[in-house]
Amino acid sequence: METPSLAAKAFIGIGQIRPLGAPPPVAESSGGCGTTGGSGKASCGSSGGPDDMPPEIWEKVKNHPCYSEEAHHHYARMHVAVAPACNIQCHYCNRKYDCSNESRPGVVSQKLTPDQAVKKVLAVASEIPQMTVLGIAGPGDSLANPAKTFETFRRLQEDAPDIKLCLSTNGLALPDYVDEICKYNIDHVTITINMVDPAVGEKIYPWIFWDHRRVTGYEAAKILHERQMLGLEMLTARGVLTKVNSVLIPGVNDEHLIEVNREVKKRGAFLHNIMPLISEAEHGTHYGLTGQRGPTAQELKAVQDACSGGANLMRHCRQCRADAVGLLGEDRSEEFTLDKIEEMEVVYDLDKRRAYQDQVETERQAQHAAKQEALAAQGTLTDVDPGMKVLVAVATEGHGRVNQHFGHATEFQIFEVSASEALFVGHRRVDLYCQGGYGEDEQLPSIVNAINDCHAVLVSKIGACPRDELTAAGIEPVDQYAHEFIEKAALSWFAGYRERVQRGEIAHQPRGDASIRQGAFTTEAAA
Ligand code: CLF
Ligand code: SF4
Repeated sequence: METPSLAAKAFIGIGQIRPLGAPPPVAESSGGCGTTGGSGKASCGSSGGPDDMPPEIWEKVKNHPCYSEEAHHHYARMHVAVAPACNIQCHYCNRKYDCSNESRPGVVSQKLTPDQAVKKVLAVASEIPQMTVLGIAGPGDSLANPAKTFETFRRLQEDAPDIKLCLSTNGLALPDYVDEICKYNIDHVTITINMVDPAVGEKIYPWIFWDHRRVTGYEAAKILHERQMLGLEMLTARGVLTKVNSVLIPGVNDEHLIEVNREVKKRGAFLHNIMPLISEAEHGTHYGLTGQRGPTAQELKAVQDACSGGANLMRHCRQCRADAVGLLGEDRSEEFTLDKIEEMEVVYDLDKRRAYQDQVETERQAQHAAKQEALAAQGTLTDVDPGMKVLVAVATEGHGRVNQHFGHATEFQIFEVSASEALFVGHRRVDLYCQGGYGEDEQLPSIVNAINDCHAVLVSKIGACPRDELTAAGIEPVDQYAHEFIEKAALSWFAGYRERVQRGEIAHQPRGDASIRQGAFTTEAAA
């Protein structure tokens, strides 16, 4: 299943339609799988574009928010929860608890029939024209519920032909359904692969249901591993884009994931998404109850970095819920409950959707141009350390711009900035600072701690109190690039930073200690 996130609960309202590039209303509440190529030059994702891959692949990824990091700033996805059953057990999953999610009443519990799912997709598509992808990711395993899964896809292929179809699975049943996946033009398949060695796998999977019986231990993990590899190879042979999700479980599969990365690349995986385990005891999972911890942000980044050079990495996953709606990281599902859909006037206007998406593409081109301009300016600087690299935190509500108040951020996007690149490398969830119009000062230490490996935080606005606290912690609060494109803003700030270092006004000091526990656990991760 695509694992629903704890964080999703905090995101509201982002991605609501407003003219592209326009600043949000001041009083608006803020809320908040692509790649960075292993070699530094992405073959998809943040710097990946039509020049970096064959045209047919670009067509498949360019507006898929999970397969293109860049697209995730502009395009939304939605999930329909038509697949409740599962055929395996993962130690990080407890579906009685909405698959490890901190459930809100009536959200994931609203499991859908195919008929309800189709109605919901058409309703969302009529309200959110940038919703380009429909995924089935649980709350169980999509392929353990094949009738409901494929009935939903079949109908959507007819009723909503411009929407890309996406599926997430644990892979056990995958080889049996490759033909059907191709029949319905499901171009994107995610397989959750946490191991390529059954000795590691038996620490993650207590049992699988296979060949009409429950299989446990090493044998279960071996069967699952073989089926996952076979399914991945079959999809690659049929030209289906595959993403591999892996849950990073410290002490269980952390170093092993480097081998997983290598093996899935060998078998044609397009992307590898290494996501952090969430194991809060209150979720009642085996790991949660036995004290298995999740990784820190730094541990996660270290494993991702160690995989550089292998399969392309996705670093912008938000571990979304099995019924998520909206931009990655936001959850608008409460706007589309069944009773609300019944009252909505649903107008699935293909031309209007295309017109809006053309507008998004224009904005995207402007974003590219702005970045190139800022990169060119970097080249004119000669400085003490041309290899200097820093992390910058950014508050954004989407559209690729620095357009969120510090106090409204529930996550910061993290960019690694050098003279030659501004690369998205992750995000950090934080508690909301501004509550009911007032700053909650007791939240500040945890927010500062979450980004304490960053040199600067780029925001559209910031109050005096957080400004002082950040400055005291050595993190520069920057609001002079409000509403500018993120990469351009980060590169422009970095050029100024280098100049100040060069003039001797400040000393450059490496930073690094994001010791916060990172991530949430959702159904795809679980699958
Ligand atoms: Fe959904 Fe998954 Fe498709 Fe995306 S999610 S089925 S590939 S449309 Fe994306 Fe969500 Fe991460 Fe999954 S952010 S959990 S990777
Ligand atoms: Fe099944 Fe997904 Fe839960 Fe694992 S995480 S037991 S695959 S529903």
